[in-house]
Amino acid sequence: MTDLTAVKAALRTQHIETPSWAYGNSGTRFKVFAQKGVPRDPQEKLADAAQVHAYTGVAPTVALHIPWDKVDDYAALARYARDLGVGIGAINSNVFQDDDYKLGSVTHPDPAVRRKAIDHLLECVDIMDLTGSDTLKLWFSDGTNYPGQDDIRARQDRLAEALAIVYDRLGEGQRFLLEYKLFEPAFYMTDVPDWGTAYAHCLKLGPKAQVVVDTGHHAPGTNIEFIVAFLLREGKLGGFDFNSRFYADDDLMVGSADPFQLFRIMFEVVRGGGYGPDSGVAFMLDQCHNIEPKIPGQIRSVMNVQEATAKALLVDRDALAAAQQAGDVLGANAVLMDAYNTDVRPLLAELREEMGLDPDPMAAYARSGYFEKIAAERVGGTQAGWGA
Ligand code: RM4
Ligand code: MN
Repeated sequence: MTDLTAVKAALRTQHIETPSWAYGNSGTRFKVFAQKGVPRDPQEKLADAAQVHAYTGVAPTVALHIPWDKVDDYAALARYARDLGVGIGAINSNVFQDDDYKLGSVTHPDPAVRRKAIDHLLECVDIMDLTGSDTLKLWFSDGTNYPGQDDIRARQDRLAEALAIVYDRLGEGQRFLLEYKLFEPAFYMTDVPDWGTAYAHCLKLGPKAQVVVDTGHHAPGTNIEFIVAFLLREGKLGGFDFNSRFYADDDLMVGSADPFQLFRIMFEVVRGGGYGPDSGVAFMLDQCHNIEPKIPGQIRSVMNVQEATAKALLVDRDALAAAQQAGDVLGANAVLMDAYNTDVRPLLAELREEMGLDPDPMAAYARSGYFEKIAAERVGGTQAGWGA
């Protein structure tokens, strides 16, 4: 039997990081639909993120994206966040939106462009120093569109060289997470396409380099929980960028497309010791709310992760181990499915009440009048989006 008090205690310490860019406008390459009340600056994004934390109690940090969240005084921004009740989480670098990066950033054939990209990554570490963030997230859109366009192996050399420079710049208690993605925007070859490539580079560099698993960055059918189990075992799972996908990198709300997959992932996290404040695994959301309202979209996503985590924690591990040991295929599968099929919503409602929160975060936020307030106040200026 699983101890429900222990499950609740574990859920109370959950830490899910929301991304600043989820609060801004986003869309597809066809259209960005602007929404009312969208933040005009990083401070307003932080204020919205603070709402998500206020109603869920488990989203205490916000990831920044540079230069989308560029400010003159990062220490002041961190203080501003603290006053709102949230902290600055991972610093996400951006070497994919400058004209110079047409043929790549750190893998570009021109050393001047590589230098520019590396300088940006080092600037992100400076921002970590100023904000107290301990995590740098590296995602490279680098790749090629046509066979023969560039030398695949030389690009790996350039990547390794850049990563080593950034790695050496990391201070005490700082780390970087290397993100992989199968394809897009490059359509023929991507320089960091999969976890194996990311893992190999991180392994060579040392303990401050770890892999981040963006759940939307795999080929359809990929067994993501296997990757999670493997990386955790090797001490190389740095965290997640959670989102859902049906086709490609859809960035839909986590747990919306395949809640069972999210449960399986969270089970491997729990099983592998990746859950809890000292695990070193960051649970971040990397999503875009193109058509749904943004703050409720984030609240729903946080709740989806909580539900999957609760179910994963409910798995009767002793019964599972016994069935596995006995070769009881159906029994073992039933133990897992029993946990997955448990309705954990009452348990989470109870937990929220114990935490002094409303048991229904979606309804509480809707009642709060915050949306009406920002819709009325945030008029004029330029709404934040991918580029501001
Ligand atoms: C990329 C990648 C990064 C995120 C950007 C916005 O696809 O997932 O993590 O920073 O999108
Ligand atoms: Mn991501």
